Amino acid sequence: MDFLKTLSIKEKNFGASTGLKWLETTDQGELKISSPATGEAIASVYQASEQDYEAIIEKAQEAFKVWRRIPAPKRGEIVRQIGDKLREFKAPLGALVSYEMGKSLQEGLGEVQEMIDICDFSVGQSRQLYGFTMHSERVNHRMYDQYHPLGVVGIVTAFNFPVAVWAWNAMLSAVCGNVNLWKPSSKVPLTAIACQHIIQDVLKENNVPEGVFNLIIGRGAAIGERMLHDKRVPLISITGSTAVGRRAAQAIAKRFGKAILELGGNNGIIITPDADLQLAIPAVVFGAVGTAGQRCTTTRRLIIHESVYDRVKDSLLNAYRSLRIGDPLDEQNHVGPLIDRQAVEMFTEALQAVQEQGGKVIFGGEVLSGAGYESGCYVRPALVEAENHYPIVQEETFAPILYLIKYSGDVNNAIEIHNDVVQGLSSAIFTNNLREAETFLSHWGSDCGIANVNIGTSGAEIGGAFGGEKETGGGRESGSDAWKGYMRRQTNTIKYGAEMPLAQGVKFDI
Ligand code: UN1
Repeated sequence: MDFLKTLSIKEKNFGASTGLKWLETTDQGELKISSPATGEAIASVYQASEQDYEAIIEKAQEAFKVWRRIPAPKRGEIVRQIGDKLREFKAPLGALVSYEMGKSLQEGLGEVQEMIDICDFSVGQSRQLYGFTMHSERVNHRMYDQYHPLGVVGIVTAFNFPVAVWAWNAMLSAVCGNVNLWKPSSKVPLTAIACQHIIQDVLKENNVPEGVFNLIIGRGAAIGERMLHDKRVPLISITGSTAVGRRAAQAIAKRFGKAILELGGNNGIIITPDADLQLAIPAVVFGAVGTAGQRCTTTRRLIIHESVYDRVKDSLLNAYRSLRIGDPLDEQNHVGPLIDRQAVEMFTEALQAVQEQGGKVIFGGEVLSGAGYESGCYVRPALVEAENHYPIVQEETFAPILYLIKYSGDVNNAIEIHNDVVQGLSSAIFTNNLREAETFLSHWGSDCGIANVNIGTSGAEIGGAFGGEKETGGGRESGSDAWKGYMRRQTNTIKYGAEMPLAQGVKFDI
């Protein structure tokens, strides 16, 4: 695999870096990484120790003192150069994402493109860290608010977007003046190591101090737990399951830290009688089987009006029959493997559960074996007729299972079903009816962080704020004003007069 060499991935790799230097711990056990696509061993990673964590935090704290005093647009310039480097390495990095994680090459490249895009976005943002100015109620006073960096920002990423989630957080956070500590998923550490190699030269050439972009790969129980409880890490951004996020958020709240939480989704699409099915069907199929159903934004529930239910079902059956499942690096294939065999088990168990609860699997659900499927991680995406209240439908199963749910009556009934889950990430409606579309987007419509019309639930652009409500955690990353989450706000009042008037008209003569 040439791309491994291009990305400086060796047979054995160190698991911790301060951006410029690797920490050379080798006695904490190795993570052996194999490809879910082929089952082949790729490389291994020495896990970092608790001492490594301490050393990195110290370096990061020192680096913060320097980094925060560099003008934001100059920090932006470094991020611009990182974006250029990512352009240079897009092909090999995209291929490694595909090989290590199992998503299609197209999606691997798309993920690197999102990294490049957020670099560009952050460069612009570095000149736009705006606060408001207000008129004071007191004479000869000026008021304004400004945003300051926080310090060391922890970034905990999930396996499904092994590199993009880091970039959404790290690039914005860096232009805001923070230093970052990235803890990637132990399922996909090689892509993280590759990113660290890619940015290393930029950091060197620009004399960026050690400790601005840090990486640590180690056991959750040792490293992750430490970070959660560490007062020296004022903000942690976490992408992961609701269960992980719930526990982490409690630990962080206990020490009054901040958290940006991007947790589970149970995303629905409503198809009304006025939907253009030519648009809807491909969007639903991509949303449900893209990344083998392992995006937070994957379409999991399809809420279909009874008058078009059979047509939608037949079109989906046709589309699912033509899906090509196999090696994600082969661009002919639509669906790659799941991340590991444990994920395959969860897929099978969920299908078992939905049948016990009254659902009917009408397509797929098999675990594939034979030539090309030796890794044991390939499944056939499933279509299941179900009802929204089934316990398993209420859960996020991180696999390609699409539940078909029938509704009758008007769009309000569909919205009621749609909102009747604990998660609140992404949502969509397919309709050409203005009333239905606007109702879906209204304050009594979708309760999700993302709500789309005639576009699927996944594939959100980096320009918008990304995140969701309810048990999705409430955090926002990427575009719009999500940058504010990486900063602390300060309100400033300045008097330029000679009198001493108090606010609220209070008199205090001495
Ligand atoms: C995720 O699945 O963790 O909207 C994020 C999308 C991507 C982000 C997904 N831009 O599909």
